[in-house]
Amino acid sequence: MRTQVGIIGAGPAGLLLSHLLYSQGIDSVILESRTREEVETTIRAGVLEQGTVDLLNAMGVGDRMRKEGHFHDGFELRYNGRSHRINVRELTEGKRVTVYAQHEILKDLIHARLRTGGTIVFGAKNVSLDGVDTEKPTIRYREEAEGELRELTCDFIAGCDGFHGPSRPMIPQSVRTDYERRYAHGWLGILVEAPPSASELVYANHDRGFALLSTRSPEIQRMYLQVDAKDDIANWSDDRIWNELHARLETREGFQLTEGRIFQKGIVSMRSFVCDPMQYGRLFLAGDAAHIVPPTGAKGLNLAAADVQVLARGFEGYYKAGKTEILQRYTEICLKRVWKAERFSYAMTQLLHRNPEHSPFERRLQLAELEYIASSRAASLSIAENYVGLPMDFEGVS
Ligand code: RFL
Ligand code: PHB
Repeated sequence: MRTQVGIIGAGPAGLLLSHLLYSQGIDSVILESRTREEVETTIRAGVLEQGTVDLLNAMGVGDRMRKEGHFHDGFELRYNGRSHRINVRELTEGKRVTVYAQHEILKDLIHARLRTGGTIVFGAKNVSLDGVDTEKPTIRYREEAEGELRELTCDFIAGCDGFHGPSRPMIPQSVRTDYERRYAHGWLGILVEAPPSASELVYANHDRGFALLSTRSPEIQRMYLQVDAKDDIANWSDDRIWNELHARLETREGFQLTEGRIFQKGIVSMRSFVCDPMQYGRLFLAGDAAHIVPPTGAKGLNLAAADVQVLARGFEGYYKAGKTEILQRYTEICLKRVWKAERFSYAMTQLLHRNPEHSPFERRLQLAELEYIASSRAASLSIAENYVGLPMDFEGVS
């Protein structure tokens, strides 16, 4: 098989890129190791930046998001039993927070891509890359475990295969710097059959640890608790989860958390990571393959969407006008935005989580920072503008 852009991974990065290329008349093939059902049911992100929402709408895949998504004008920071609302809409001149589950976006993207004749090979095995620093890179894979080895010849390869995929290791260690920060804490996430307990997202800093209230639909809520990254979900009975959520979300006004049946639970670890450069020869990394943020800032999927917009413009310039400027500057353009999101996600994580290594002094500084945010329009505005997403910056690119 032959294509112009071989894409590894049918997550947000790979699917969005394939759509963007299709709209420019550029051919692509996606190779995905998981089944379509697995891709469409894995629970991950929830919060979309305004720019990501605008992109999905512009690509014609926003119908269901507009009907079923939740549009919030702000969110709440809760600490010391008190609440401070970040009025995002007012602070950012009209931008809003959209809550629409990642797997719903993926369903919409897969459906639309197949309808427009796109090729997505689900369940691809032993995916490997070859000749990424030559003019004709190839991807090899099997359609079944014992099946014959197939070859996809490409002009370019887009490594959209997440943090553990085979693309990033193709950039030799000698030309690459990996920046990494791991955290001692992880998030225990649950899905609950219950009505919402709050009209907007609630991020709570409590002596017992961080908690987050989010939503998926009027009937299904998403909630998170800070736990030790090495903790085992078997240690967390439903009763223990509810006790913690009640304790960490309490307010002086007597906030009521509505319980319900927990039908999904799991623990994820958190890290910050950046790979520089994001490209090598004819291989370009996008999304989690190149960088990871802790979920506190709700940035991961949104960064993937930003990367592929730059990459699609690069391919458009190459195929339509023979220009390579954007492709050559791909890393530089993306990393500017990535590092700002790394900064914000790190700062939100430090602000909201209980750090077991903190002295009482550092704990008081954390609370003072929350007090400062609650009393300062400038500090609230800084959080709001980062949360809804900083503008795309194609500085100097015509
Ligand atoms: P993905 O989604 O990991 O997709 C990569 C795809 O590549 C496939 N793959 C392979 N395919 C072929 N061969 C191989 N050898 C392969 N190895 C892997 C995988 O099966 C997969 O389908 O990466 P992508 O596209 O870069 O997208 C990134 C986002 O998924 C991620 O950043 C977000 O989920 C992060 N995130 C959030 N982001 C937000 O913008 N807003 C949020 O509110 C938000 N909340 C979250 C989050 C992530 C979370 N977890 C689970 C870490 C909340 C949580 C709890
Ligand atoms: C979610 O709804 O899954 C969610 C919300 C906010 C975050 C992260 C995840 O910061």
